[in-house]
Amino acid sequence: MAEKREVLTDCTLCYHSCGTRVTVENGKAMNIRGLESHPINKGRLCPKGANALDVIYSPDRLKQPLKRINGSFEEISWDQALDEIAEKLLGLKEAYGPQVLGFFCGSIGVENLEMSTLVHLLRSGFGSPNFFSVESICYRMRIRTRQMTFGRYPTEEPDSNLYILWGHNPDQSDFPLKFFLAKNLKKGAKLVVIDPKRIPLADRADMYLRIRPGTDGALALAMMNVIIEEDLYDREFIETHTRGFDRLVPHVQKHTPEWAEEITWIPADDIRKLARLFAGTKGAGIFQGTCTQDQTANGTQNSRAFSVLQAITGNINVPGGWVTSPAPRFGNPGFSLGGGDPLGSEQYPLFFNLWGRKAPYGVVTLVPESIPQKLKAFLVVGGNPLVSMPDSNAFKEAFAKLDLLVVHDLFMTETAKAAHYVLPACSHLEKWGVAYTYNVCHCIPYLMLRKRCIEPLNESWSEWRFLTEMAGRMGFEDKFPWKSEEQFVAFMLEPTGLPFDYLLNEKPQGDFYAEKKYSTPQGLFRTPSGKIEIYSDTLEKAGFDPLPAYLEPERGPVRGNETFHEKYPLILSVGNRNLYYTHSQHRGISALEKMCPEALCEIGPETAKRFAIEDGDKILVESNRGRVTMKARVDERVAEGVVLVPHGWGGDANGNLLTDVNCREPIMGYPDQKSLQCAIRKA
Ligand SMILES: Nc1nc2c(c(=O)[nH]1)N[C@H]1C(S)=C(S)[C@@H](COP(=O)(O)OP(=O)(O)OC[C@H]3O[C@@H](n4cnc5c(=O)[nH]c(N)nc54)[C@H](O)[C@@H]3O)O[C@H]1N2
Ligand SMILES: Nc1nc2c(c(=O)[nH]1)N[C@H]1C(S)=C(S)[C@@H](COP(=O)(O)OP(=O)(O)OC[C@H]3O[C@@H](n4cnc5c(=O)[nH]c(N)nc54)[C@H](O)[C@@H]3O)O[C@H]1N2
Ligand code: SF4
Ligand SMILES: [Mo]
Repeated sequence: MAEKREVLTDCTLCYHSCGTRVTVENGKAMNIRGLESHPINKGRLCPKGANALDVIYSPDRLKQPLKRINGSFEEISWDQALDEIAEKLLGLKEAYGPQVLGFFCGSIGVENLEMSTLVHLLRSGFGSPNFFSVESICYRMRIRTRQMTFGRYPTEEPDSNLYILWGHNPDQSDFPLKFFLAKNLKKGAKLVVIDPKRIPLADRADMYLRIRPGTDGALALAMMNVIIEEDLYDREFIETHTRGFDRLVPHVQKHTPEWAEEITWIPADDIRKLARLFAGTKGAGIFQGTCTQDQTANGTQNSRAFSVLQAITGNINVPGGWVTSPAPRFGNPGFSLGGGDPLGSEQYPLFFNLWGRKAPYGVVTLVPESIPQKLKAFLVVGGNPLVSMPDSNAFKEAFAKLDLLVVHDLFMTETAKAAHYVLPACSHLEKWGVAYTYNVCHCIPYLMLRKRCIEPLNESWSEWRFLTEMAGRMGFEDKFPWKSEEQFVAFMLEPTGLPFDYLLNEKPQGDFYAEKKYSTPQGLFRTPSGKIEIYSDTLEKAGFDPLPAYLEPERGPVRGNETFHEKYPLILSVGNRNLYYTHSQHRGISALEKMCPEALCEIGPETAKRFAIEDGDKILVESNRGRVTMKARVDERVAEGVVLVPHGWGGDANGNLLTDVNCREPIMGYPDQKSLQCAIRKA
């Protein structure tokens, strides 16, 4: 008899984890729709999510484990692949120690709890501390910095009275926020856009500020200056909950709007107007770009400045501001860091260790220089570092020197092509998992069980199966005690208060794991002083400015040298998001390719004229690290003198051929990808 059922599960094609309904007929997923009751997407799906079945049933899916022999790939069995990989790894461990094995998880790999937990288990069992991921390029910096300031991680609440989109473009990157924004604008909420590109949302904004890339910290300081000069701050909140305001007052005195105008390109009057609007609105939120600010020379200090702005205006734990959302507690199998601390812990100690709270992540910009002396093998699970990490040339050269590169993925990515072994992974419809509304940007404490809707396609294995088998072959199967994937996911869910069976049978649509609270009880801020630290002794001890500060981009006209600047006269920002793709993924999906067929480099009309470029021309963009070929899009929305290059495209359109692994933010070691320098010309 024909079997037809509907499964409620999440879309995992990006970290928003929208709720979906999947119709399964005779073991095949036939249809995907949005789940109306899900608080994140309320029944909607973006073009990626709507075409998810084309990804899952793509003919390009990897079918069988592959081994590279004399430069070409040959199909082998899982048994052979795992036996050989385990033997090689144990040999390397014996010869050089366990730390020479590095792990890399991409965005999918760290935002899916069960994936990162399993990879950390293998890392810990093997004894290596070296886990790298998008953690040291994406939002971990803002998490660290807000923790440093608040002792916890408050997040932007999606229903706000004033949205300050500060290097954040929900139309492309934040599908859920787009709808919260539209709803609240109708109700009278205000909108400010701070961006070198007048993104379409700016047309509906109360203010649009065209900022020079990488100078956001200067704008934030000038806003503090106005808020203090004009007595617009929340005195009571400051007195009750913060520490160091008295030192902030003289510190920002010199950071006048006129000072910032010269740096940021934003008229001083606009800065004053923005400061007044922000301080005058209760329930105002700075919607900080999810990685935009992190990837600048002033990254940590930018995040500090935004935190301080929220605090001195009393926009903490009020509806519409930043909320110290309850974080879910997941099953913790107990990891050890193994043979020492991860790479980067000495150079960038605050990324790694904050008051003894250790973040088990290495600093990914250090990877190329660490191969082959410190790192000799890499296991990549759910990531495409040769395209997604900065300075693809540096990564490619380094990865070519590895004794062993293993990639577990659904597709033959550029990283997989460089691997010794490529292992086929299951898609999210083929495995069990924890689907949670990732708490990085929005405070919506919701959880769902990700259900296995269909059997694994071909020979693809889930992370659970792959890593459990690996552990068995390397002699630490006791670290993976679960008899099935379901059991493992049940273990992860146990402490959340929403057990596996409950989410499977009673709440297949998902449920809230906590209630949002707007109070600020004593002891909430777990900093050394118990207060929100406007003045940070922690930063001071580490040798950095304890008050929010501004540092010019390393390569820009102020800090860079003249010859360099003559050669690369334009400001380069790499990595604006694209609604149709997640990073390097989904390029082969024809419905998406039709909507967005190629990489576009965006420049303003004056800039185009200066370099004799017309809309649609094929152009070369060059930096000190490499060159890309792309089609020019001449658009008056883009600030003159700024070149916007997307990331995620492969081959000679890979934006990360231009970025530089050695151009780093000084406190946490992040790559600057938003304020580099480049030259352009017609191809
Ligand atoms: N220049 C520049 N570079 C950037 C950025 C930028 O702004 N500018 N942004 C950075 C940021 S913030 C991030 S988060 C990174 C993202 O970096 P990555 O996460 O490395 O990039 P993706 O292309 O998403 O790679 C994910 C890979 O996982 C595979 N995959 C998907 N699902 C599964 C699964 O279930 N299991 C397994 N095993 N594999 C799976 C996909 O096929 C894909 O190859 O990119 C960074 N790169
Ligand atoms: N469709 C899709 N959505 C995604 C992703 C994806 O790959 N595809 N990736 C996800 C991930 S992992 C992340 S981290 C987030 C990233 O999300 P965000 O970091 O918020 O990135 P965007 O939304 O692209 O917004 C970046 C905006 O900042 C502007 N900008 C560039 N440089 C500067 C600057 O120096 N200052 C200011 N003020 N603005 C600047 C750009 O013009 C652009 O409009 O997106 C997530 N969402
Ligand atoms: S925003 Fe799109 S890709 Fe991301 S989870 Fe939602 S539907 Fe999927
Ligand atoms: Mo990210």
